[in-house]
Amino acid sequence: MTTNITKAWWKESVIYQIYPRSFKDSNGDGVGDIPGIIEKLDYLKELGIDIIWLCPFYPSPNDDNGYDISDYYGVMQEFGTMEDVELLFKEAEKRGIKIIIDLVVNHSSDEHNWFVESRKSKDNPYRDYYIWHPPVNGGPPNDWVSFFTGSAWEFDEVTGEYYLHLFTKKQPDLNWENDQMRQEIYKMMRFWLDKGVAGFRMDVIPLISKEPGFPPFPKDFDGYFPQVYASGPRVHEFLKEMNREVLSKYDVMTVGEGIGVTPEEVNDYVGESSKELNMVFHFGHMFLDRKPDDMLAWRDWSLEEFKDVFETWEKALGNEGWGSIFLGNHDFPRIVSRFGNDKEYRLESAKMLGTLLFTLKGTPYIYQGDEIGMTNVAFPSMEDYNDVQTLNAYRAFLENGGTEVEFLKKAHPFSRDNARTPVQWDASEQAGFTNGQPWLKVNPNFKEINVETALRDKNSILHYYKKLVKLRKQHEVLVYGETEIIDKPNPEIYAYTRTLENRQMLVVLSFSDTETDFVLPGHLATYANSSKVIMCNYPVLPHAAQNTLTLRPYEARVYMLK
Ligand code: TEU
Ligand code: CA
Repeated sequence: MTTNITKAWWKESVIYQIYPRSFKDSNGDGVGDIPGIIEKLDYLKELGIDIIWLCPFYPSPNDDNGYDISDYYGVMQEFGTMEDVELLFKEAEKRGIKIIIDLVVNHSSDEHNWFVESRKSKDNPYRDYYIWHPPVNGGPPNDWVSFFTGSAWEFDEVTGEYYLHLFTKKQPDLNWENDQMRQEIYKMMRFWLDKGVAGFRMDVIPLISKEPGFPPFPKDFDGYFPQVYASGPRVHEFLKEMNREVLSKYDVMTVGEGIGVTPEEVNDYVGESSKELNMVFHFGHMFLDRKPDDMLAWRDWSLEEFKDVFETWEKALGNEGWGSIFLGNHDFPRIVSRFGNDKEYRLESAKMLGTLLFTLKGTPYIYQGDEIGMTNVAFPSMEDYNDVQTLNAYRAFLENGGTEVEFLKKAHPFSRDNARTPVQWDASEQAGFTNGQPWLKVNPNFKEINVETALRDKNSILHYYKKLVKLRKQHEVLVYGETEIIDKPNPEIYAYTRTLENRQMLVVLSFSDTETDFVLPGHLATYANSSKVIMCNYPVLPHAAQNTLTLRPYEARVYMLK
Protein backbone atom coordinates (compact mmCIF):
# COMPACT_ATOMS: atom_id res chain seq x y z
CA MET A 1 0.00 0.00 0.00
CA THR A 2 1.44 3.38 -0.89
CA THR A 3 0.30 6.69 0.29
CA ASN A 4 0.18 10.07 -1.32
CA ILE A 5 -0.30 11.98 1.86
CA THR A 6 1.69 15.18 2.10
CA LYS A 7 4.24 15.01 4.90
CA ALA A 8 4.31 17.78 7.51
CA TRP A 9 6.05 18.47 10.81
CA TRP A 10 2.79 18.79 12.68
CA LYS A 11 1.70 15.35 11.49
CA GLU A 12 4.85 13.82 12.93
CA SER A 13 4.73 15.75 16.21
CA VAL A 14 3.52 14.80 19.66
CA ILE A 15 1.54 17.53 21.39
CA TYR A 16 1.24 18.09 25.14
CA GLN A 17 -1.60 20.19 26.52
CA ILE A 18 -0.98 22.49 29.49
CA TYR A 19 -3.77 23.97 31.59
CA PRO A 20 -1.61 26.62 33.28
CA ARG A 21 -3.77 27.15 36.37
CA SER A 22 -3.20 23.53 37.38
CA PHE A 23 0.26 22.79 36.05
CA LYS A 24 2.83 24.23 38.48
CA ASP A 25 2.74 27.12 40.92
CA SER A 26 6.08 28.89 41.33
CA ASN A 27 5.26 31.53 43.94
CA GLY A 28 3.01 29.89 46.51
CA ASP A 29 -0.23 31.71 45.70
CA GLY A 30 -1.87 28.39 44.84
CA VAL A 31 -2.28 29.18 41.14
CA GLY A 32 -0.17 27.58 38.46
CA ASP A 33 1.81 30.10 36.42
CA ILE A 34 4.19 30.70 33.52
CA PRO A 35 7.42 30.48 35.57
CA GLY A 36 6.07 27.15 36.83
CA ILE A 37 5.87 25.90 33.25
CA ILE A 38 9.42 27.08 32.56
CA GLU A 39 10.61 25.06 35.58
CA LYS A 40 9.16 21.92 34.04
CA LEU A 41 10.37 22.30 30.45
CA ASP A 42 13.18 19.82 30.98
CA TYR A 43 10.67 17.28 32.21
CA LEU A 44 8.65 17.77 29.02
CA LYS A 45 11.76 17.59 26.88
CA GLU A 46 12.60 14.25 28.52
CA LEU A 47 9.12 12.99 27.80
CA GLY A 48 9.91 13.65 24.15
CA ILE A 49 7.08 15.97 23.17
CA ASP A 50 7.46 18.41 20.27
CA ILE A 51 4.72 20.95 20.81
CA ILE A 52 2.98 22.47 23.81
CA TRP A 53 -0.63 23.59 23.50
CA LEU A 54 -0.96 26.30 26.08
CA CYS A 55 -4.52 26.93 27.29
CA PRO A 56 -5.55 30.60 27.73
CA PHE A 57 -3.15 32.72 29.77
CA TYR A 58 -4.65 36.14 28.96
CA PRO A 59 -6.26 38.60 31.39
CA SER A 60 -9.65 37.25 32.38
CA PRO A 61 -12.20 37.60 35.17
CA ASN A 62 -12.07 33.78 35.18
CA ASP A 63 -15.76 33.12 34.93
CA ASP A 64 -14.69 30.16 32.76
CA ASN A 65 -11.05 29.93 33.81
CA GLY A 66 -9.53 32.04 31.08
CA TYR A 67 -11.90 31.10 28.27
CA ASP A 68 -13.46 34.51 28.92
CA ILE A 69 -10.75 36.87 27.72
CA SER A 70 -10.77 40.56 28.64
CA ASP A 71 -7.56 41.50 26.80
CA TYR A 72 -6.20 39.48 23.89
CA TYR A 73 -2.81 41.20 24.08
CA GLY A 74 -1.96 40.65 27.73
CA VAL A 75 -1.07 38.07 30.34
CA MET A 76 -3.22 37.16 33.33
CA GLN A 77 -1.62 38.75 36.37
CA GLU A 78 -1.85 35.55 38.40
CA PHE A 79 0.11 33.73 35.67
CA GLY A 80 2.93 36.25 35.32
CA THR A 81 4.01 38.96 32.92
CA MET A 82 4.61 39.33 29.20
CA GLU A 83 8.32 38.97 29.96
CA ASP A 84 7.60 35.59 31.56
CA VAL A 85 5.69 34.50 28.47
CA GLU A 86 8.47 35.65 26.17
CA LEU A 87 10.98 33.80 28.32
CA LEU A 88 8.81 30.68 28.12
CA PHE A 89 8.80 30.94 24.32
CA LYS A 90 12.58 31.35 24.31
CA GLU A 91 13.32 28.53 26.75
CA ALA A 92 11.00 26.19 24.89
CA GLU A 93 12.65 27.03 21.60
CA LYS A 94 16.07 26.31 23.11
CA ARG A 95 14.82 22.80 23.81
CA GLY A 96 13.31 22.36 20.36
CA ILE A 97 9.76 22.63 21.66
CA LYS A 98 7.18 24.68 19.78
CA ILE A 99 4.24 26.39 21.43
CA ILE A 100 0.73 26.79 20.11
CA ILE A 101 -1.73 28.99 21.97
CA ASP A 102 -5.47 29.01 22.48
CA LEU A 103 -7.40 31.31 20.21
CA VAL A 104 -10.76 32.05 21.83
CA VAL A 105 -12.63 34.23 19.37
CA ASN A 106 -16.17 32.94 19.24
CA HIS A 107 -16.69 35.09 22.32
CA SER A 108 -14.82 37.42 24.63
CA SER A 109 -15.34 38.32 28.25
CA ASP A 110 -18.10 40.83 29.01
CA GLU A 111 -15.28 42.78 30.67
CA HIS A 112 -13.40 43.14 27.39
CA ASN A 113 -13.31 46.79 26.43
CA TRP A 114 -15.18 46.05 23.19
CA PHE A 115 -18.15 44.74 25.14
CA VAL A 116 -17.96 47.45 27.79
CA GLU A 117 -18.36 49.92 24.90
CA SER A 118 -20.83 47.80 22.96
CA ARG A 119 -23.41 47.66 25.72
CA LYS A 120 -23.30 51.44 26.34
CA SER A 121 -25.62 52.51 23.53
CA LYS A 122 -27.12 51.31 20.27
CA ASP A 123 -24.97 53.69 18.29
CA ASN A 124 -21.68 52.97 20.00
CA PRO A 125 -18.96 52.20 17.41
CA TYR A 126 -18.47 48.77 19.04
CA ARG A 127 -22.19 47.95 19.20
CA ASP A 128 -21.96 45.67 16.19
CA TYR A 129 -18.93 43.73 17.51
CA TYR A 130 -21.45 41.58 19.40
CA ILE A 131 -24.83 40.07 18.62
CA TRP A 132 -27.70 42.21 19.88
CA HIS A 133 -31.38 41.58 19.32
CA PRO A 134 -34.54 43.34 20.49
CA PRO A 135 -36.95 41.31 22.63
CA VAL A 136 -39.46 39.15 20.80
CA ASN A 137 -42.93 39.08 22.38
CA GLY A 138 -41.38 40.57 25.48
CA GLY A 139 -38.86 37.73 25.85
CA PRO A 140 -35.63 36.37 24.35
CA PRO A 141 -35.35 36.33 20.54
CA ASN A 142 -35.51 32.52 20.33
CA ASP A 143 -35.19 29.32 22.35
CA TRP A 144 -31.46 28.71 21.89
CA VAL A 145 -29.74 27.29 24.96
CA SER A 146 -26.32 27.96 26.35
CA PHE A 147 -23.79 25.09 26.49
CA PHE A 148 -23.70 25.76 30.20
CA THR A 149 -27.45 25.57 31.00
CA GLY A 150 -30.26 28.10 30.47
CA SER A 151 -31.09 30.56 27.69
CA ALA A 152 -28.31 31.69 25.35
CA TRP A 153 -29.73 35.24 25.49
CA GLU A 154 -29.20 37.78 28.25
CA PHE A 155 -31.27 40.92 28.60
CA ASP A 156 -29.29 44.11 29.09
CA GLU A 157 -31.16 46.91 30.88
CA VAL A 158 -29.05 49.75 29.47
CA THR A 159 -30.34 49.50 25.90
CA GLY A 160 -33.27 47.15 26.44
CA GLU A 161 -31.90 44.46 24.11
CA TYR A 162 -30.65 40.91 24.42
CA TYR A 163 -27.14 39.74 23.59
CA LEU A 164 -26.21 36.22 22.53
CA HIS A 165 -23.90 34.06 24.64
CA LEU A 166 -23.55 30.41 23.66
CA PHE A 167 -21.50 29.88 26.83
CA THR A 168 -21.87 31.80 30.14
CA LYS A 169 -23.48 35.20 30.22
CA LYS A 170 -20.03 36.60 30.89
CA GLN A 171 -18.95 35.24 27.47
CA PRO A 172 -20.86 37.31 24.88
CA ASP A 173 -20.50 35.98 21.31
CA LEU A 174 -18.51 38.15 18.93
CA ASN A 175 -20.19 39.17 15.70
CA TRP A 176 -18.12 37.74 12.86
CA GLU A 177 -20.36 39.46 10.32
CA ASN A 178 -18.55 42.67 11.25
CA ASP A 179 -15.52 43.23 8.97
CA GLN A 180 -13.73 45.50 11.38
CA MET A 181 -14.08 43.00 14.22
CA ARG A 182 -12.57 40.28 12.04
CA GLN A 183 -9.65 42.54 11.13
CA GLU A 184 -9.04 43.13 14.85
CA ILE A 185 -8.84 39.38 15.41
CA TYR A 186 -6.39 38.93 12.53
CA LYS A 187 -4.24 41.74 13.86
CA MET A 188 -4.15 40.08 17.27
CA MET A 189 -3.20 36.73 15.69
CA ARG A 190 -0.29 38.39 13.88
CA PHE A 191 0.83 39.91 17.18
CA TRP A 192 1.29 36.45 18.72
CA LEU A 193 2.70 34.86 15.58
CA ASP A 194 5.30 37.59 15.41
CA LYS A 195 6.26 36.68 18.98
CA GLY A 196 7.05 33.22 17.70
CA VAL A 197 4.08 30.99 18.46
CA ALA A 198 3.83 27.98 16.17
CA GLY A 199 0.08 28.12 15.72
CA PHE A 200 -3.30 28.01 17.40
CA ARG A 201 -5.82 25.69 18.95
CA MET A 202 -9.08 27.39 18.04
CA ASP A 203 -11.77 27.29 20.66
CA VAL A 204 -15.27 26.31 19.37
CA ILE A 205 -14.32 27.70 15.97
CA PRO A 206 -17.18 26.03 14.04
CA LEU A 207 -19.61 28.24 15.97
CA ILE A 208 -18.43 31.64 14.71
CA SER A 209 -20.98 32.03 11.91
CA LYS A 210 -24.57 32.28 13.15
CA GLU A 211 -27.68 31.34 11.22
CA PRO A 212 -29.18 34.62 9.95
CA GLY A 213 -32.57 35.45 11.39
CA PHE A 214 -31.92 33.29 14.46
CA PRO A 215 -34.48 30.57 13.68
CA PRO A 216 -35.86 28.51 16.57
CA PHE A 217 -34.06 25.34 17.63
CA PRO A 218 -35.30 22.64 15.20
CA LYS A 219 -38.12 20.55 16.63
CA ASP A 220 -37.48 16.82 17.02
CA PHE A 221 -33.74 17.25 16.57
CA ASP A 222 -32.20 14.09 17.97
CA GLY A 223 -28.52 14.55 17.09
CA TYR A 224 -25.82 16.13 19.16
CA PHE A 225 -27.11 19.65 19.89
CA PRO A 226 -23.94 21.67 18.97
CA GLN A 227 -24.51 20.55 15.38
CA VAL A 228 -27.38 23.01 15.27
CA TYR A 229 -25.11 25.93 16.11
CA ALA A 230 -22.02 24.76 14.21
CA SER A 231 -20.99 25.34 10.58
CA GLY A 232 -23.14 28.39 9.92
CA PRO A 233 -23.41 29.75 6.38
CA ARG A 234 -20.26 31.91 6.42
CA VAL A 235 -17.90 29.80 8.53
CA HIS A 236 -15.79 28.65 5.59
CA GLU A 237 -15.64 32.10 4.10
CA PHE A 238 -14.33 33.44 7.43
CA LEU A 239 -11.77 30.68 7.89
CA LYS A 240 -10.51 31.02 4.34
CA GLU A 241 -10.12 34.73 4.89
CA MET A 242 -8.24 34.12 8.14
CA ASN A 243 -5.98 31.66 6.40
CA ARG A 244 -5.34 33.94 3.44
CA GLU A 245 -4.70 37.06 5.49
CA VAL A 246 -2.82 35.54 8.42
CA LEU A 247 -1.98 31.84 8.64
CA SER A 248 -0.68 31.36 5.10
CA LYS A 249 2.04 33.92 5.81
CA TYR A 250 3.65 31.75 8.51
CA ASP A 251 4.82 28.13 8.84
CA VAL A 252 2.35 27.23 11.56
CA MET A 253 -0.22 24.62 12.49
CA THR A 254 -3.82 24.96 13.55
CA VAL A 255 -6.25 22.64 15.26
CA GLY A 256 -9.85 23.64 15.58
CA GLU A 257 -12.05 22.42 18.38
CA GLY A 258 -14.40 20.68 15.95
CA ILE A 259 -17.46 20.88 18.11
CA GLY A 260 -20.54 20.01 16.03
CA VAL A 261 -18.53 19.14 12.89
CA THR A 262 -19.70 15.96 11.13
CA PRO A 263 -17.41 13.51 9.31
CA GLU A 264 -19.16 14.35 6.03
CA GLU A 265 -18.05 17.98 6.20
CA VAL A 266 -14.70 17.66 7.99
CA ASN A 267 -12.59 18.12 4.87
CA ASP A 268 -14.33 21.42 4.19
CA TYR A 269 -12.39 22.53 7.28
CA VAL A 270 -9.16 20.54 7.05
CA GLY A 271 -8.89 19.20 3.51
CA GLU A 272 -5.66 20.46 2.00
CA SER A 273 -7.41 22.21 -0.84
CA SER A 274 -9.83 23.96 1.50
CA LYS A 275 -7.03 26.16 2.85
CA GLU A 276 -8.59 26.68 6.27
CA LEU A 277 -7.30 24.59 9.19
CA ASN A 278 -4.86 21.66 9.54
CA MET A 279 -6.80 19.52 12.00
CA VAL A 280 -9.90 19.48 14.12
CA PHE A 281 -10.68 17.57 17.29
CA HIS A 282 -13.69 15.36 16.79
CA PHE A 283 -15.91 14.54 19.73
CA GLY A 284 -17.75 11.35 18.83
CA HIS A 285 -15.95 9.30 21.45
CA MET A 286 -16.30 12.08 24.04
CA PHE A 287 -20.07 11.91 23.92
CA LEU A 288 -20.58 8.15 23.78
CA ASP A 289 -21.32 7.83 27.46
CA ARG A 290 -23.58 10.81 28.02
CA LYS A 291 -26.77 12.02 26.44
CA PRO A 292 -25.93 14.80 23.98
CA ASP A 293 -28.06 17.48 25.59
CA ASP A 294 -27.76 16.47 29.21
CA MET A 295 -24.39 16.14 30.87
CA LEU A 296 -25.96 14.32 33.79
CA ALA A 297 -27.64 11.56 31.83
CA TRP A 298 -25.35 8.62 31.19
CA ARG A 299 -25.85 5.99 28.58
CA ASP A 300 -24.19 2.66 27.96
CA TRP A 301 -21.74 2.41 25.13
CA SER A 302 -19.93 -0.42 23.44
CA LEU A 303 -16.35 -0.79 22.34
CA GLU A 304 -17.64 -1.29 18.82
CA GLU A 305 -19.17 2.20 18.81
CA PHE A 306 -15.89 3.58 20.12
CA LYS A 307 -13.93 1.92 17.30
CA ASP A 308 -16.48 3.11 14.82
CA VAL A 309 -15.81 6.74 15.76
CA PHE A 310 -12.12 6.49 14.93
CA GLU A 311 -12.70 4.41 11.82
CA THR A 312 -15.34 6.77 10.49
CA TRP A 313 -13.16 9.85 10.97
CA GLU A 314 -10.06 8.31 9.46
CA LYS A 315 -12.06 7.29 6.39
CA ALA A 316 -13.69 10.69 6.13
CA LEU A 317 -10.33 12.46 6.30
CA GLY A 318 -8.73 10.16 3.72
CA ASN A 319 -5.56 11.52 2.19
CA GLU A 320 -6.96 15.05 1.97
CA GLY A 321 -7.25 15.78 5.67
CA TRP A 322 -5.47 14.86 8.87
CA GLY A 323 -6.78 13.79 12.26
CA SER A 324 -6.02 14.51 15.87
CA ILE A 325 -6.06 11.74 18.41
CA PHE A 326 -7.04 12.56 21.98
CA LEU A 327 -8.92 10.79 24.74
CA GLY A 328 -9.34 13.64 27.16
CA ASN A 329 -8.58 17.27 27.87
CA HIS A 330 -9.41 19.96 30.45
CA ASP A 331 -13.14 19.55 29.70
CA PHE A 332 -13.52 15.83 30.28
CA PRO A 333 -12.96 13.17 32.93
CA ARG A 334 -9.55 11.57 33.30
CA ILE A 335 -8.94 9.00 30.58
CA VAL A 336 -7.94 6.13 32.84
CA SER A 337 -11.08 6.60 34.95
CA ARG A 338 -13.31 6.89 31.92
CA PHE A 339 -12.02 4.35 29.41
CA GLY A 340 -9.81 2.20 31.61
CA ASN A 341 -9.90 0.96 35.19
CA ASP A 342 -8.47 3.37 37.75
CA LYS A 343 -8.53 0.76 40.54
CA GLU A 344 -6.78 -2.62 40.23
CA TYR A 345 -5.65 -2.10 36.62
CA ARG A 346 -4.72 1.56 36.65
CA LEU A 347 -1.19 0.91 35.46
CA GLU A 348 -2.14 -1.56 32.74
CA SER A 349 -5.14 0.31 31.43
CA ALA A 350 -3.41 3.70 31.40
CA LYS A 351 -0.60 2.18 29.35
CA MET A 352 -3.08 0.47 27.05
CA LEU A 353 -4.85 3.79 26.41
CA GLY A 354 -1.48 5.43 25.79
CA THR A 355 -0.75 2.74 23.20
CA LEU A 356 -3.99 3.65 21.45
CA LEU A 357 -3.10 7.34 21.50
CA PHE A 358 0.25 6.79 19.81
CA THR A 359 -0.65 4.10 17.29
CA LEU A 360 -3.79 5.44 15.67
CA LYS A 361 -3.45 7.60 12.58
CA GLY A 362 -3.38 11.29 13.47
CA THR A 363 -1.41 13.65 15.67
CA PRO A 364 -1.47 12.50 19.31
CA TYR A 365 -2.34 14.92 22.13
CA ILE A 366 -1.34 14.15 25.72
CA TYR A 367 -3.28 16.03 28.38
CA GLN A 368 -1.16 16.99 31.40
CA GLY A 369 -1.09 14.29 34.07
CA ASP A 370 -2.31 11.51 31.81
CA GLU A 371 1.30 10.47 31.33
CA ILE A 372 1.38 9.48 35.02
CA GLY A 373 -2.13 8.04 35.02
CA MET A 374 -3.86 10.72 37.08
CA THR A 375 -7.44 9.78 37.93
CA ASN A 376 -10.80 11.40 38.55
CA VAL A 377 -11.41 12.90 41.95
CA ALA A 378 -14.59 12.60 44.05
CA PHE A 379 -14.82 15.73 46.17
CA PRO A 380 -17.09 15.25 49.20
CA SER A 381 -18.80 18.63 48.96
CA MET A 382 -20.03 20.97 46.22
CA GLU A 383 -17.92 23.64 47.87
CA ASP A 384 -14.86 21.90 46.54
CA TYR A 385 -16.02 22.33 42.93
CA ASN A 386 -15.03 25.31 40.81
CA ASP A 387 -16.01 24.61 37.19
CA VAL A 388 -18.77 26.89 35.93
CA GLN A 389 -20.41 24.12 33.89
CA THR A 390 -20.67 21.95 37.00
CA LEU A 391 -21.91 24.81 39.16
CA ASN A 392 -24.56 25.91 36.67
CA ALA A 393 -25.79 22.35 36.29
CA TYR A 394 -25.92 22.10 40.09
CA ARG A 395 -28.02 25.25 40.38
CA ALA A 396 -30.52 23.91 37.84
CA PHE A 397 -30.53 20.54 39.61
CA LEU A 398 -31.43 22.17 42.94
CA GLU A 399 -34.14 24.24 41.27
CA ASN A 400 -35.67 21.01 40.05
CA GLY A 401 -35.80 19.65 43.57
CA GLY A 402 -32.55 17.66 43.61
CA THR A 403 -30.15 17.50 46.56
CA GLU A 404 -26.42 18.02 46.95
CA VAL A 405 -25.81 14.35 47.70
CA GLU A 406 -27.64 13.26 44.57
CA PHE A 407 -25.83 15.80 42.44
CA LEU A 408 -22.41 14.83 43.79
CA LYS A 409 -22.99 11.29 42.63
CA LYS A 410 -23.44 12.64 39.11
CA ALA A 411 -20.70 15.25 39.32
CA HIS A 412 -18.07 12.73 40.37
CA PRO A 413 -17.81 11.02 37.00
CA PHE A 414 -18.55 13.98 34.72
CA SER A 415 -17.27 17.23 36.25
CA ARG A 416 -14.59 19.06 34.28
CA ASP A 417 -12.77 19.55 37.59
CA ASN A 418 -11.69 15.91 37.35
CA ALA A 419 -9.13 17.00 34.79
CA ARG A 420 -8.29 20.26 36.53
CA THR A 421 -6.94 19.11 39.88
CA PRO A 422 -3.29 20.16 40.22
CA VAL A 423 -0.61 18.09 38.52
CA GLN A 424 0.93 15.72 41.06
CA TRP A 425 4.66 16.33 41.01
CA ASP A 426 5.78 14.52 44.16
CA ALA A 427 4.60 13.04 47.46
CA SER A 428 5.14 16.18 49.51
CA GLU A 429 2.32 18.37 50.76
CA GLN A 430 -0.03 19.58 47.99
CA ALA A 431 1.71 17.12 45.67
CA GLY A 432 4.56 19.58 45.12
CA PHE A 433 2.23 21.73 43.05
CA THR A 434 2.34 24.70 45.42
CA ASN A 435 3.77 25.85 48.73
CA GLY A 436 0.47 27.50 49.51
CA GLN A 437 -3.17 26.50 49.25
CA PRO A 438 -4.09 25.28 45.76
CA TRP A 439 -7.01 26.99 43.99
CA LEU A 440 -8.57 23.54 43.51
CA LYS A 441 -7.91 20.67 45.90
CA VAL A 442 -5.23 18.15 45.06
CA ASN A 443 -6.43 14.61 44.35
CA PRO A 444 -5.87 12.68 47.62
CA ASN A 445 -4.11 9.86 45.73
CA PHE A 446 -1.01 12.03 45.08
CA LYS A 447 1.22 10.06 47.48
CA GLU A 448 1.00 7.08 45.17
CA ILE A 449 0.50 8.83 41.83
CA ASN A 450 3.08 11.52 41.14
CA VAL A 451 5.85 12.39 38.72
CA GLU A 452 8.74 11.80 41.11
CA THR A 453 7.62 8.28 41.94
CA ALA A 454 6.99 7.59 38.27
CA LEU A 455 10.47 8.79 37.31
CA ARG A 456 12.04 6.35 39.78
CA ASP A 457 10.01 3.34 38.72
CA LYS A 458 11.12 1.93 35.39
CA ASN A 459 7.79 0.14 35.09
CA SER A 460 5.79 3.35 35.38
CA ILE A 461 3.20 4.75 32.99
CA LEU A 462 5.54 7.69 32.44
CA HIS A 463 8.39 5.51 31.20
CA TYR A 464 5.98 3.63 28.99
CA TYR A 465 4.80 6.93 27.46
CA LYS A 466 8.43 7.84 26.75
CA LYS A 467 8.88 4.57 24.91
CA LEU A 468 5.70 5.19 22.94
CA VAL A 469 6.89 8.62 21.87
CA LYS A 470 10.16 7.09 20.66
CA LEU A 471 8.39 4.25 18.92
CA ARG A 472 6.24 6.65 16.94
CA LYS A 473 9.29 8.66 15.96
CA GLN A 474 11.20 5.58 14.83
CA HIS A 475 8.46 4.11 12.66
CA GLU A 476 6.94 6.19 9.94
CA VAL A 477 4.26 3.57 9.53
CA LEU A 478 2.81 4.68 12.86
CA VAL A 479 2.48 8.21 11.52
CA TYR A 480 1.43 7.81 7.91
CA GLY A 481 0.27 4.20 7.66
CA GLU A 482 -3.36 3.37 6.93
CA THR A 483 -5.40 1.72 9.65
CA GLU A 484 -7.45 -1.40 9.15
CA ILE A 485 -9.62 -2.70 11.98
CA ILE A 486 -9.69 -6.42 12.65
CA ASP A 487 -12.79 -8.10 14.06
CA LYS A 488 -14.60 -4.84 14.61
CA PRO A 489 -17.61 -6.30 16.46
CA ASN A 490 -15.35 -7.83 19.13
CA PRO A 491 -16.69 -6.31 22.37
CA GLU A 492 -13.42 -6.51 24.30
CA ILE A 493 -10.53 -6.19 21.89
CA TYR A 494 -9.59 -3.21 19.73
CA ALA A 495 -7.18 -4.54 17.11
CA TYR A 496 -5.88 -2.99 13.93
CA THR A 497 -3.01 -3.02 11.51
CA ARG A 498 -1.10 0.03 10.31
CA THR A 499 0.35 -0.31 6.86
CA LEU A 500 2.73 1.85 4.85
CA GLU A 501 4.30 0.53 1.70
CA ASN A 502 5.94 -2.77 2.71
CA ARG A 503 5.83 -2.08 6.43
CA GLN A 504 3.07 -3.39 8.65
CA MET A 505 2.35 -3.28 12.36
CA LEU A 506 -0.35 -4.98 14.35
CA VAL A 507 -1.81 -3.38 17.47
CA VAL A 508 -3.94 -5.42 19.85
CA LEU A 509 -5.58 -3.71 22.82
CA SER A 510 -7.71 -5.34 25.46
CA PHE A 511 -10.42 -3.26 27.11
CA SER A 512 -11.34 -6.14 29.40
CA ASP A 513 -10.51 -6.68 33.06
CA THR A 514 -10.32 -10.42 32.56
CA GLU A 515 -8.10 -12.62 30.40
CA THR A 516 -9.42 -12.72 26.84
CA ASP A 517 -8.60 -14.81 23.77
CA PHE A 518 -8.27 -13.13 20.44
CA VAL A 519 -8.16 -15.12 17.23
CA LEU A 520 -6.12 -13.60 14.44
CA PRO A 521 -7.40 -13.93 10.89
CA GLY A 522 -5.35 -16.38 8.81
CA HIS A 523 -3.40 -13.92 6.69
CA LEU A 524 -2.12 -12.10 9.78
CA ALA A 525 -1.45 -15.22 11.81
CA THR A 526 1.08 -16.30 9.18
CA TYR A 527 3.13 -13.19 9.76
CA ALA A 528 2.46 -12.94 13.47
CA ASN A 529 3.96 -16.37 14.04
CA SER A 530 7.34 -15.12 13.02
CA SER A 531 7.01 -11.55 14.20
CA LYS A 532 8.34 -9.55 17.07
CA VAL A 533 6.41 -7.87 19.86
CA ILE A 534 7.95 -4.41 19.95
CA MET A 535 5.75 -2.93 22.64
CA CYS A 536 3.83 -4.50 25.50
CA ASN A 537 2.40 -3.04 28.70
CA TYR A 538 3.22 -6.07 30.83
CA PRO A 539 6.79 -6.50 32.01
CA VAL A 540 7.00 -10.11 30.82
CA LEU A 541 6.60 -10.26 27.07
CA PRO A 542 4.26 -12.82 25.57
CA HIS A 543 5.73 -15.38 23.16
CA ALA A 544 5.67 -14.65 19.47
CA ALA A 545 2.15 -14.62 18.19
CA GLN A 546 0.10 -17.67 17.38
CA ASN A 547 -3.32 -17.74 15.83
CA THR A 548 -4.89 -17.20 19.18
CA LEU A 549 -3.51 -14.51 21.42
CA THR A 550 -4.34 -14.77 25.09
CA LEU A 551 -4.44 -11.25 26.40
CA ARG A 552 -4.10 -10.36 30.03
CA PRO A 553 -6.40 -7.67 31.53
CA TYR A 554 -5.97 -4.41 29.57
CA GLU A 555 -3.00 -5.85 27.74
CA ALA A 556 -1.59 -3.89 24.84
CA ARG A 557 0.76 -5.35 22.26
CA VAL A 558 2.34 -3.93 19.17
CA TYR A 559 3.77 -6.43 16.68
CA MET A 560 6.04 -5.63 13.80
CA LEU A 561 4.54 -7.87 11.14
CA LYS A 562 6.71 -6.90 8.22
O1 TEU B 1 -15.18 23.94 25.00
C1 TEU B 1 -16.33 23.90 24.20
C2 TEU B 1 -17.26 22.85 24.54
O2 TEU B 1 -18.01 22.42 23.70
C3 TEU B 1 -17.35 22.41 25.92
O3 TEU B 1 -18.30 23.23 26.47
C4 TEU B 1 -17.70 20.97 26.09
O4 TEU B 1 -18.89 20.66 25.42
C5 TEU B 1 -17.90 20.69 27.52
O5 TEU B 1 -16.88 21.26 28.26
C6 TEU B 1 -17.92 19.19 27.76
O6 TEU B 1 -18.01 18.92 29.12
C7 TEU B 1 -14.33 25.03 24.88
C8 TEU B 1 -13.27 24.98 25.95
O7 TEU B 1 -12.47 23.84 25.77
C9 TEU B 1 -13.93 25.02 27.29
O8 TEU B 1 -13.02 24.89 28.34
C10 TEU B 1 -14.66 26.34 27.39
O9 TEU B 1 -15.40 26.37 28.58
C11 TEU B 1 -15.60 26.57 26.21
O10 TEU B 1 -15.01 26.25 24.95
C12 TEU B 1 -15.98 28.02 26.13
O11 TEU B 1 -14.90 28.80 25.73
CA1 CA C 1 1.41 31.20 41.14
